[in-house]
Amino acid sequence: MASFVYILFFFLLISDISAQDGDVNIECPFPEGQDVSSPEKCAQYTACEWTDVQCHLRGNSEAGYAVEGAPVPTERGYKLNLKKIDQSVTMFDNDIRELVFEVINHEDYHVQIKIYDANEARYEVPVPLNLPEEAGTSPKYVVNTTQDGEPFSFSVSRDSAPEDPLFSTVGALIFEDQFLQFTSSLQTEYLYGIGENIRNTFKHSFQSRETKPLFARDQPVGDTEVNNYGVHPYYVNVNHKTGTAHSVLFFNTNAMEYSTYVLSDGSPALTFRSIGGIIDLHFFLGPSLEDVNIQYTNMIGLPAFPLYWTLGFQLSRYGYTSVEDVREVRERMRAMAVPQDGQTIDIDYMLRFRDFTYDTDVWAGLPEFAEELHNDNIKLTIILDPALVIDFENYSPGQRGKDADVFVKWMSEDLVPADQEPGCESYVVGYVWPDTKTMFPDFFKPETKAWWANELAIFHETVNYDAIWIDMNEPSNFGTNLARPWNWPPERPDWSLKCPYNKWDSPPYPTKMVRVGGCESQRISEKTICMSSNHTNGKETFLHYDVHSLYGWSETVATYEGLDGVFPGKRHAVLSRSTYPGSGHYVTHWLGDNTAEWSHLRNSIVGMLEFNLFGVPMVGADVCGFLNDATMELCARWMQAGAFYPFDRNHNGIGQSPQDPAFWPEVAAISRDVLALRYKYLPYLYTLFHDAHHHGHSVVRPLFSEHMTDIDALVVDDQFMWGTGIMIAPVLIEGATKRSVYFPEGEWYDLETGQLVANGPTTLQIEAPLEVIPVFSRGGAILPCQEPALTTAESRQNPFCLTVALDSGLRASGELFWDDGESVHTVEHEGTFSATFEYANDTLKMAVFDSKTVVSGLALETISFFGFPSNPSGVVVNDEALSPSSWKYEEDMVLIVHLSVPLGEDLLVKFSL
Ligand code: MIG
Repeated sequence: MASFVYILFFFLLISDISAQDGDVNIECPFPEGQDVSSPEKCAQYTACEWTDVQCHLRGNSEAGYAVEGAPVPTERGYKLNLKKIDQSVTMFDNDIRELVFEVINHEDYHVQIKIYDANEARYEVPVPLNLPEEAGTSPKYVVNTTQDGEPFSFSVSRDSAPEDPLFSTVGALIFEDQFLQFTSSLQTEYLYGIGENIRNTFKHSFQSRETKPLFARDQPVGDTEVNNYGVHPYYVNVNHKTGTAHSVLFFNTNAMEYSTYVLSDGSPALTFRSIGGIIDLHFFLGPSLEDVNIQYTNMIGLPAFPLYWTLGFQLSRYGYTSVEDVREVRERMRAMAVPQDGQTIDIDYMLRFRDFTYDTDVWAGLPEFAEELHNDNIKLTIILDPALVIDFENYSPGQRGKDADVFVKWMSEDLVPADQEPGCESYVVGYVWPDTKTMFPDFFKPETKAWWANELAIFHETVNYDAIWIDMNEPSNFGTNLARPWNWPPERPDWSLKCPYNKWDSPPYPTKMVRVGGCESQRISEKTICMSSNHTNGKETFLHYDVHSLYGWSETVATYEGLDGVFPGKRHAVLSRSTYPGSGHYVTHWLGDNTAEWSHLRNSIVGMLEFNLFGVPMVGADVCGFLNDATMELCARWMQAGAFYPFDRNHNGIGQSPQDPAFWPEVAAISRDVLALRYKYLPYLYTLFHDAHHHGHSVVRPLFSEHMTDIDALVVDDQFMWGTGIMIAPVLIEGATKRSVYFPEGEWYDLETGQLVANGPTTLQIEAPLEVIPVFSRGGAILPCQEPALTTAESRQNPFCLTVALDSGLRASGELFWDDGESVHTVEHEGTFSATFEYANDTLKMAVFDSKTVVSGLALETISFFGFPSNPSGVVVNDEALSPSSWKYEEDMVLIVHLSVPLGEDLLVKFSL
């Protein structure tokens, strides 16, 4: 604790004494927004004071808590009692007078810190975490607190640098029944993550204060301070001086907001506010960015291993009118020879927007069409929405749901509206797509999971789908609290779901969300169901107020597990709009309703990078944009960038002009090329996903991943990496035919020509006419590849290749993972193959591990070297000399070797120079 005292002392010396233990930049929030700030308004909060023309939190010794007594050891750490210093000082009342601060040591690189009510249990997040059975024995962190009688504050540091905390609370902790607030100074401004919000830069900005709400909402992509579909209160902070990263999860699901800004002493700060639950923080110390990703995903759940076909190109739109309509597009794709692995159908296929039905008139032939797709090796994804019609008599999934009592209910009978529809018991009734009112399954309930699994299985008997898309799971409800939903049948008298006015539906501090994104009702139930609804997992009940942002997560678990019955022994493809930490263990995420605009193409890269931090590496945006019509040029550029999204799906909105890549001959040709490049490197992408699933790695990475002291790399967010081997620099500006590309340290080769382009660190202008997307391989990488085809079913049978990009020491390495692309993956699984590749001392070695049967019949036929020093005089493959006609040394130091060896056997290739 000495170090912390030392810092306080130091701080007092250098800072303005009048700021004392507070900081004038710790803002007091007003429910009406900061614009109303005035001395009079400020005076309403005893925890706040007005100085320097702003309303800020009073100092820690006035508004905070004091340490009471000495730490009490626990099995894995210790507890410390805290007591509110002055109970008359408050923001929104109901301050919790006595708190416990608890340190829980998990692993050497992972510590948990909880602050909770000493006397009464409060809501805690029910998402299961994987915590080690035994604590680590040599923690790399130090937690410091102030001492008995002192105003409470704490810090977390690396043991190697106790004087430079990673996290250090500033000012008073506020812990009220419905308002929690804490602030930490940060080591640097290199802060990434926290979502889901739309951000135009990956790195957060501090110079002008930014405050963004977090609460799941059906909220299209924009670029303002709005809460979007999911919630990830998780950030990564990079120290560019030491080249280290750490991360912090604020494990809380209540409505939140956070601000980034600078403190009075100029240091960057982060404030979190939540309107419920407890303070539960997990710190991960890295120290590399990938270490951080691995530590985090191991706790929240390792990313799902995607079915191989889902890495292929997928086509979708909202507004297909019939099977024939989809077939026409498919035929145009085929005629233009554009690769495609997946076809998605949106809510159009349903009968009156009822889940588990299809319109047998307008969509006649859908079951046969599924088989037609399957014959062409194309997989079918269908959409499901959570909201189900209350028309029990004519809708058996609804009736079966009612029989099993699966729907979300009001928290008490007296809240059931007087005009509750007959038969709806105490269910919360709203309105979404179907032509009459709807209910919402409570996916926490075991009965709901069983019912949902059964419906998934029954419908699969009718339409042989391959994947499930779960949309609207914030959950979205139309017109909550308004006179009528926008799509309410015009002939019917006004009606909408109306939420009561009570502490849950009208909390004292509703967060910024009620003032952003055109929040018409200005209530936290905007576009969703009421906070005073109840969920239950059979053991505990949860208020919707608490678990709202877990609705998507809970539906995800139910859907993934439900599909076990449909596809036993296989992995599943589930695409979800709403996510929470842990969702990545089950799903793919797309970034929601974007617009066919260049700025949305650009910010999709930020979103993709963020979801890779959030443990949801299978992510992409709607290629070519959802709202508005895409131009040919935008769609061409988006097909190029999208070819490097892990999840590559072109999806269009209803009423928009077609934008499938075959719609324009130019886009078709460009897509054919860029998808051929994607398909060629799918073995590499798949191997990255195996590393994600098995170890917890990210797939798409920022340029700084391996270069954290490179301050130029730390701000690049219009380029990204696949693993460490491939760098993508898509053109994101209309009319541009070249772009400036930042190359971090090392050698970088054009992935297609093999030409050495850059010796980083450097920035170069790279030519990129419309048909070109700049893509590079890093010197030192060996990338497994395979001859592309129009589907992965075909490409998976093709000969393999290797791209060996040499570094300045003429070395490179890489790996390949292979299996049947669909079986549930286990470590002991028999059907897996892996190989490592190493090039050094003029010799390429491939070492094969695990079962070889899964690659029997597959051959390695081409090895391309980039940066090869000279034309070899001889090449020996497994002790046999190759005929000189088998290799070609081209200009630009590219060597292409043709051979034919089984993939399943160790390989040694020696070059004589
Ligand atoms: O209210 O199913 O984000 O991808 O096409 C719109 C129709 C509902 C929203 C999804 C979008 C999907 C659309 N859905």
